Parts: sequence; structure tokens; C-alpha cells
Amino acid sequence: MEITKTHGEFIIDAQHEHPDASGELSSLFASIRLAAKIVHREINKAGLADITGAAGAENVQGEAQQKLDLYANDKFKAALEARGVVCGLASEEEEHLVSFDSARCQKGKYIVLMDPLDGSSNIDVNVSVGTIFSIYHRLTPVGTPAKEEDFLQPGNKQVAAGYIIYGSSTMLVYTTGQGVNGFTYDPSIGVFCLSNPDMRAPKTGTIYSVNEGNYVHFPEGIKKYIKYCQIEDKASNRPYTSRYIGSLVADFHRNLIKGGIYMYPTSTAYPNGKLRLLYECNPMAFLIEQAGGRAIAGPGIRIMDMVPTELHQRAPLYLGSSRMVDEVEARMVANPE
Ligand code: P6P
Repeated sequence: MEITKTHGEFIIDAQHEHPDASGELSSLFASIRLAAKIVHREINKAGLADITGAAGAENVQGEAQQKLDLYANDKFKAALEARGVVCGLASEEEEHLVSFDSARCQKGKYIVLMDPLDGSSNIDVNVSVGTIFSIYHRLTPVGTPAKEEDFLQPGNKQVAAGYIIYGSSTMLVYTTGQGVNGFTYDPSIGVFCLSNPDMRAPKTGTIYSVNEGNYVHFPEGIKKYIKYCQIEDKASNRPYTSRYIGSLVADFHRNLIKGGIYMYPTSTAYPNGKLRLLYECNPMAFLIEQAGGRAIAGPGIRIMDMVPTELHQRAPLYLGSSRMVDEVEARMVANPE
């Protein structure tokens, strides 16, 4: 097979376009690629390697930690620490922020937030899962330990964000603010190859993704939108199709390519929404906006403008094709809580 441009080559080209680039972000991405290859290998033999199944521990959210959650967290943490360009990390699997304490790492000018294995409850049933990451410049002085203020930045300050989806193939999809590009992993040669250059979210679509089991608890505007999706209207290609995998990265990836909207509204179980603002909502919001879509937490509330107050805070999330987000937003405005 003709090898298209590898991710390493793509990053070097991008670096040459920015003469002031120090190569540190390139090095950071090399560590992400390395950890992704290791996690890819374990996921693809999870059933054999006795690393599926709950590890017995619980994460800060009280969710049973699957062994692969912990494994992925450890591999990404180690890879990010090894190169001395990242001074600290926040993770769904870490109750507190991790400040890398070597003098070398404390000179690093980046911090990373991540969900090392989102959707991991699907591992045991062989459904696609993903790693989500978000990268910022640190705010505290280089040479000092990372502090919470480095992590509580609004999403509009992200330097880069992306995900690895471990599905029928493993893909890296990310942005540095210059559009969105997708790279497919070829395990036979161990490289990520450019497969989806300049990914664009269709302005509209016919797929809506939401856990309708929570319907009775949804805000009135969301109920109205779900009914709008289900009512026949050939002129606007309705009824839409309901597709919900229960794995944000998988639902997002499909909707990015085909057009669609993903919604995790407030509910009685999750009065502030379920997804985490810092390492799920913000990175996915950066990606969808760079691809021409929208991401809001409510009417007029752009996800990336929200100022975080806690590492693991949650937020409602409505993101995808811009016109579909417009549609749900209009119904939230017309039916205020
Ligand atoms: P529910 C996985 O736990 C996750 O964080 C997302 O990946 C997914 O979209 C959502 O939660 C599923 O939540 O409540 O519908 O099972």
C-alpha cells in the first residue's frame, strides 16, 4: 500500500511553517502516538490478556475502573512525562492534578488534560472506545511545579485537542487550531498515516445521538427537539435517524463524518450534565468548531467560553452540525427552564 504522509512528517511540515516553533509540541505529539500504539495493542487483545473487567477500584466519579482505564492512564502519563515538555497532567482517572516533579519536566511549557479511555464500560462488549486529550500552555512560571490554575483555563485557550478512536481501525483525529486532520494507524508498519485531511462537519445532518432512556428527565426544550427529530417531514429529511453508541468518541466521530448532533442534557442523575468540561467537552468542542460545527452547554453558552472552577466539573453538551445545534438551541430558548 502506498504510504501517505505519516503523522510525524505532517507535524514536521507544520513546524516548518512556524519558524519560531521549538519542536516541543512535535515531541508532545510523538508521546501521544507512542501511548496510543501501546493502548491499541492491549485493546485488541483485551479479551485474552485478562485486563478487561473492573479493576475493583473506583475513579473520582465513583465509576468502577476497568483495568484498561488504569492501563491507558498509566501509559499516557508515562509517555507524556518522559519527554520533558509537559509539566503536569489532569485525568479522569486521577483525583488530583499530577505535577511532574523532575526539574526537566518543570521546565515544560505545556499541560495536558485527558480522559485516557472514554467509554471503557464498552470494552467487555467489544464496542469502540477512545482517548480524549486537551493541551494548553502553562500559566505558572516555567521551572516551577504545575498548579491548578494551569488547568482551569477556558477551552478557547487550548493549543491543541484531539482523540484516538480504537474502533474497526485506530485513528488519531486532532486540531492545533488550523483545521482538523485524521490519521489511520497501520499496525503492520507502526505509523499513523494521513487518511482524512481537512475534516469538515456537514452543516446539517440526519443523525441525533442521545440516551433517550433519560427522556422523562430532560428539559422541555430537549424533549421538543427530540420530537422534532422524530416527526415526518420529507422536505427536511425527517424523521432523523437515532444512533447512540454510548461512547462519546465513537458517536462524535460518526457525526463529524456523516453530519449529526450529540446531546448529553441535564437529567435528575446528572443535574449539571454527565460529561466533564475540561477533558471531554472542551477538546470535542475545539474539534467540532475547527471543523465548522458548534458546541454549546445551553442557549448562548459556548462550551469553549466557560470558565472552569473545578478539575472534574461536569457540563451539559450539545455539539455537532451547526444547523442542528441551532435547531436544539432554538427550542431551549423557546422553552426556558
Ligand atoms: P450514558 C461514557 O461513560 C460517557 O462518558 C460517554 O463516552 C458516553 O457518550 C456517555 O458517557 C454515555 O452515558 O449515561 O448514556 O450511559
